Amino acid sequence: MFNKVLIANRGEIALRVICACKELGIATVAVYSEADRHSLHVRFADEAVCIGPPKSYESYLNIPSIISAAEITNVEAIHPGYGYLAESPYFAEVCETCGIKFIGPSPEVIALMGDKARARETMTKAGLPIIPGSDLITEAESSTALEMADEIGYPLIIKASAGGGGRGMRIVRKPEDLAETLDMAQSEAAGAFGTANVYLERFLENPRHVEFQILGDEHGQAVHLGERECSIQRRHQKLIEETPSPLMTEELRQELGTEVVNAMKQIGYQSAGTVEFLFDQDGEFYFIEMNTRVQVEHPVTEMATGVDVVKEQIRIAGGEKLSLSQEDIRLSGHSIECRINAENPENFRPSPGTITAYNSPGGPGIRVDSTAYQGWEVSSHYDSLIAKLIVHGSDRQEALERMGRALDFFVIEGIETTIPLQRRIIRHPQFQKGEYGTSFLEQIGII
Ligand code: MV4
Repeated sequence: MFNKVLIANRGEIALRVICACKELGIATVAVYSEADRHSLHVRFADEAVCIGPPKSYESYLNIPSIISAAEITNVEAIHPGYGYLAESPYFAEVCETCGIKFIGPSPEVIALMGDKARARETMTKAGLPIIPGSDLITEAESSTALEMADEIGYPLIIKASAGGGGRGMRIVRKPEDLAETLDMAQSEAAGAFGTANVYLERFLENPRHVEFQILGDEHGQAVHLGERECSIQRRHQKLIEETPSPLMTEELRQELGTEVVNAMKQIGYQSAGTVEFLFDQDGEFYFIEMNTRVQVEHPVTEMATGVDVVKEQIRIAGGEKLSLSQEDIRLSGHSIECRINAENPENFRPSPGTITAYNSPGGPGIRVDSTAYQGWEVSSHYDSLIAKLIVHGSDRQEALERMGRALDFFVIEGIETTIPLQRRIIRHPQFQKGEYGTSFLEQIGII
């Protein structure tokens, strides 16, 4: 196992990785920007190195700075967390070149899954169902798109191949609109991602977004840790996640879980990862994307399975065999997460500033992953996620009650947060019944 790991991230996920390293007996190095001197990940790591000014591209995205910090402190591995450099094949390759283990899959697999059209092709070959759609459409092939679209049918959605997570998507409802919308989508994609490549898919109305957590090792083994329901989102930012998904049955979980694990074995996937599906109104499921990082919402899976996803990810990177077989893994009870963002709950504008009062809830089945404290300044330079509130109960009803109460007892003053909104959603009759898709927040007038 590694002796020392550098965490190339900030905030709650940096602290989460530090916890995992401590439990594995691994020394930790934090990196921080000038805006994060007083952050908890800096306080609780064994060593800390300042890597640059507040702006992300000068610090947390600054590869030479991060590699220098890793070399000065003599670490054996780098954990990238999520966001920032976590899905940069280039960064993973630089680490490899410098003899530092990147805690994640290979640069080739990151690149493969980062290209959503190639990921679609790969996963369909590996046996997963995909939404009827097209292959990759390059800028030169625009004219073929019109024929493909007629075959796929309307409404359809144009997706940027280098996008993902909802970035660079356009819905087309009538054939007359295709040429113009394709043009816009291609130039948008070129501007945002440096490539005009797109692909088409049949557009599903109000689908549910369900994802499987998986772990694969370098010895050819893979397991799944069940699913997470992630349909409560706004502008592709998830607000609430839960496991099990209210629509999942044990039969479907086994069927889909087995297909996912077989696909992971076929591509030789190593590390923690997430395979995302859309479920349509008829109960059909389709692969859409794979994420090659540890995700924000991994704690709901940890609470329901007892498996420490981050520790497993580090062990796998250290060359160990998976310590679990599929039969060892059981989903027990129910778990829900609320992402607490420093935002105005009505217009979702960021609400940076100093936290003047802070009390995090506790009690049975409550977990808070956060670096917030009284006196901490929420910087405008970074993502607005300041805490994750995760609850576990013996069933969904108990988990809902615990989440409602924990949200009521969560005191954060001096800035605005999404807590009032999440209180409303958790107690909404339709949410309580588990009857919601990706259009839920629009349907109930929240966005
Ligand atoms: C879709 C879809 C409907 N049909 N794909 C993909 C990434 C995820 N964050 C959103 N994605 C979607 N992909 C097909 N074929 C619906 C969504 C979707 C969505 C799309 C446009 C605007 C808002 C949305 C909210 C949730 C899901």
